[in-house]
Amino acid sequence: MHAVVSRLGASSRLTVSARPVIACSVIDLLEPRLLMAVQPVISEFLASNKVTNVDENGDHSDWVEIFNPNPTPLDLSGYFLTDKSDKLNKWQVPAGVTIPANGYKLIWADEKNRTDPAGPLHTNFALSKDGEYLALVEPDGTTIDTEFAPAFPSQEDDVSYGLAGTNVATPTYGKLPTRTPGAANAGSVQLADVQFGTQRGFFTSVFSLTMTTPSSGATIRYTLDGNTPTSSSPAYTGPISISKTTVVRAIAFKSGSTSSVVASQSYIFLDDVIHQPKNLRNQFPTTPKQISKGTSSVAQDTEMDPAVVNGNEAVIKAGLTSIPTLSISTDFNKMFGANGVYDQPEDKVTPEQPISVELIDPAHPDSNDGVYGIVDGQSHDRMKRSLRLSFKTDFGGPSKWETDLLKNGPLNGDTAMTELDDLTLRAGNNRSWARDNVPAAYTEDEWYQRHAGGRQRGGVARDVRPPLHQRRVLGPLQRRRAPRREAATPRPTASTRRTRSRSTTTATPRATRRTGTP
Ligand SMILES: [Ca+2]
Ligand SMILES: [Ca+2]
Ligand SMILES: [Ca+2]
Repeated sequence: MHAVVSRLGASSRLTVSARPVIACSVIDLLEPRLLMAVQPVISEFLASNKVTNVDENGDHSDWVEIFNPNPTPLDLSGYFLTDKSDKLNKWQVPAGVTIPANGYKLIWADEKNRTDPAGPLHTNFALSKDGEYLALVEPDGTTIDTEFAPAFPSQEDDVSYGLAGTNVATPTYGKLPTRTPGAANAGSVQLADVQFGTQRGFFTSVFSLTMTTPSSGATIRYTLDGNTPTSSSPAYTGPISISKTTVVRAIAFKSGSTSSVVASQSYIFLDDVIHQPKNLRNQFPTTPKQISKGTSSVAQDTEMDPAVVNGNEAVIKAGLTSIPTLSISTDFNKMFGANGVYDQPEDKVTPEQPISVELIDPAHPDSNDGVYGIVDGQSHDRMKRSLRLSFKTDFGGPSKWETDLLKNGPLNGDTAMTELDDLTLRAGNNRSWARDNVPAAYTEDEWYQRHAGGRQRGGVARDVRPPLHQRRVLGPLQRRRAPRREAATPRPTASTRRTRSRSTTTATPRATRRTGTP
């Protein structure tokens, strides 16, 4: 039997040669029946291994797992693995390799080309995360037992792809909910993420949001309040009207399959943000917050100060869209209340909770991204609280967040890391309005100092330390006043900006920076 299935989409095909037990062709009840073995199959592979497992050298190599569906050992000698459809004999399994009955064989795919049958096997090719051809070929060099053609789909870090359970007769391949190198796979594959018709970003007018799932027969369920959708959340039946700041979170369910990872999209209306009420926090099960140790607790205040916002809406909205935004969302009770990371006492080890992290950067929309991570509290329990985002596979997210967030930054971007294990969201509580003993000091921007009250005590910008991200460049703290630019001075270009930053403590006004950036 040659089963051809099309679960990889119209442009791909997956072929599994699963020859069932076949009786000898001449039926003669007096002779013993000869049984042909069922051919082995590629049961699982990992094309991007960051943390899953290591080979004998400690390297996180790609790998391919082969399953023997037979109740007897299978001789794998002479079989081929290949990543080239025009070279089916690319790498050959050495003589003397067997797979136990109903067992699994892990072969590293990392170009090390090791063929000692007594040691770990390594192919002479690796697997592309972007997807490529992959096949298991019989010793004749032409008969294909398992084939991902023209390519397996694009893969995620430390998420393996393979066969649901052990059903090689009518195989179902897809993203596996757990990685099981050399061991039995989960009984079902994980549904693909829900797709959104509109991508995350900033919006000014109402729009209609569509959602789709590539998995036929799957049901999409969603929430609009940031909570994780469950099997009892509303089912998607048609476009949803989005008219205010909304985090849409959606999951695909299907009987017999593992539900998809929750996908999230934040749609931000800045008119909501700049006018959000001061008591937003008090709608939550609140833990009283101190503004300093030993002080009485005070009410949270979540609004942007109307004295600053009113009359300056256009400038503020332009400012908010000139820098990257991170939108984080999780279940209400995981962030706030008795078990919420935001409300844990400072001397208590805070529980890690799963969280959706979305990057929205209008200046680099290609870098916009959504990823699953973990959040925990990282500061004193004050009105403003720092949070640490971690990226690891515990809750179904990637082992690292691959992002150009830092690379797109204004300083040293070219050398910035693009794979993050952790990202700390600093609240700056000690230098903010949320403390009683210091005026707020988010900026030493010259424009701000001139026009918004500057360094006068009681104003909002007394501290003239450079922003944290500049300090390593600038060296010791400098507190001298920056020279004032004349009004007619040409705006600095991108190349002169760095020189200025090093020689003074003054950051170029944000609005000017924007103009100077192509
Ligand atoms: Ca790889
Ligand atoms: Ca390859
Ligand atoms: Ca496995």
